[in-house]
Amino acid sequence: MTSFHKGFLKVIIIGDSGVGKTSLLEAFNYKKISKSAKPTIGAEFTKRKVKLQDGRDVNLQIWDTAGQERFQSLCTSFYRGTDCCILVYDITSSESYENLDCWRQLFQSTTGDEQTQEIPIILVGNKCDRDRNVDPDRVQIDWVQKKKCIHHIETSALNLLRVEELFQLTAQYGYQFFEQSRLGAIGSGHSMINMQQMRKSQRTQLLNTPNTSRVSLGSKKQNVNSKDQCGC
Ligand SMILES: Nc1nc2c(ncn2[C@@H]2O[C@H](COP(=O)(O)OP(=O)(O)OP(=O)(O)O)[C@@H](O)[C@H]2O)c(=O)[nH]1
Ligand SMILES: [Mg+2]
Repeated sequence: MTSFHKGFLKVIIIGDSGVGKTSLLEAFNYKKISKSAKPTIGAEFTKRKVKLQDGRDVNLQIWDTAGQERFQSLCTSFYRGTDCCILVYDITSSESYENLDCWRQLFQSTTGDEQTQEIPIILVGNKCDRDRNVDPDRVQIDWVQKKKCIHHIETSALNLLRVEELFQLTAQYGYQFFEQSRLGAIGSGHSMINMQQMRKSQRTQLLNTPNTSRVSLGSKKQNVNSKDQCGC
């Protein structure tokens, strides 16, 4: 069951250690990241209110998890009830990109979403203020076209680039998932819903297709310096 029945949407941030999960959350909450970042131990959550496109407020309960392997079994215990997953890699680290499939499988097997793959996954390439080692075209083919994620976005927690947009998308997709789950529950006779709620759900269908928020390199000059690599 989705967490929205309890008055909030549950969001989980996963990915390798050092990709910038904690920094993204800090950038969202405090508009800056700490200079002396330490690896996260276990998991911790914060709550934030986010406005949806239709003006409604939703509360997000955002779980920042440790990427280090020794915390993996502890962290997976927090995956259940997730309404939207933020899966992060570091665009400077091809290893963090190669490990994405493991994270996705771990998430889907833990939440029981392997077959249906309904829980939205937003794929985030962080540190786009730096030179990239991950080919964005490959991400498009491997993840967006194969619909392994619902959206791909490149961010810089350091420069606060597209961080707000990331969490706005998270709220939107999480809410859409909640609405769809509720409609599914009606189909199986588990819950009551009225026509007004049904119409509200239809309004949120706008986010159905895979998307990408990466700025196209093609639209930039060819001789870009490292800071301009992703169009930042
Ligand atoms: N250049 C740059 N550095 C970043 C960015 N985001 C995070 N960092 C740095 O990357 C390092 C790791 O960031 P964290 O946020 O601690 O990484 P994490 O994913 O939370 O790591 P774990 O907690 O171990 O899983 C820190 O030194 C951050 O300052 C970014 O957008 N750009
Ligand atoms: Mg962390």
